[in-house]
Amino acid sequence: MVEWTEFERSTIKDIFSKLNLDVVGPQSLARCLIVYPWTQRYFGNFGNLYNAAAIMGNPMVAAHGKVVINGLTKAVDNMDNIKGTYAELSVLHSEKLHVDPDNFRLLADCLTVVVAAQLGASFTPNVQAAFQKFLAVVVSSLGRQYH
Ligand code: HNI
Repeated sequence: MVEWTEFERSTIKDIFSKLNLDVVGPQSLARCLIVYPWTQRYFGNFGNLYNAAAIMGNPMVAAHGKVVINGLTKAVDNMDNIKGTYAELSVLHSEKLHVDPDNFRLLADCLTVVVAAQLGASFTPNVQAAFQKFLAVVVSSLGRQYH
């Protein structure tokens, strides 16, 4: 089981309560699709992903970005059992969606960039350390049901 310090717990909760998740989710997914274009292959039914402007203006990307960030808040609400919380979602991404689990890290990196930009100076190295630890647990839990 992952051990969290009080600082880590409060920092993660703080980040998710301070930020506008309806902005952060869509921006992070859009950034992932632009920076790592091979991730677009899973979203063939999302319509126009032709360039950065198209991706950022695509309502299906925005909607799915909200779905993903809502999925992340489940981990925030269950920090002591992230693996269990993501067991089904991991099976879905593996067996049904066939998403290469390396992509979880890429999306997590884009999320970090977006959160850093939003938080500015308050995204200190200690805050980043807590956030990266949280994302590492998320990424590992989502990859857990792959075999
Ligand atoms: Ni992901 C569907 C959460 C990373 C591709 N994804 C979901 C759903 C949630 C979710 C929640 C909706 C499930 C349902 O319908 O029951 N995804 C997450 C989380 C992360 C993540 C929390 C990582 C932080 N997903 C990724 C990545 C990719 C990805 C990195 C591909 C690059 N996800 C998908 C696809 C779907 C999906 C594809 C189905 C989309 C659709 O609606 O057609």
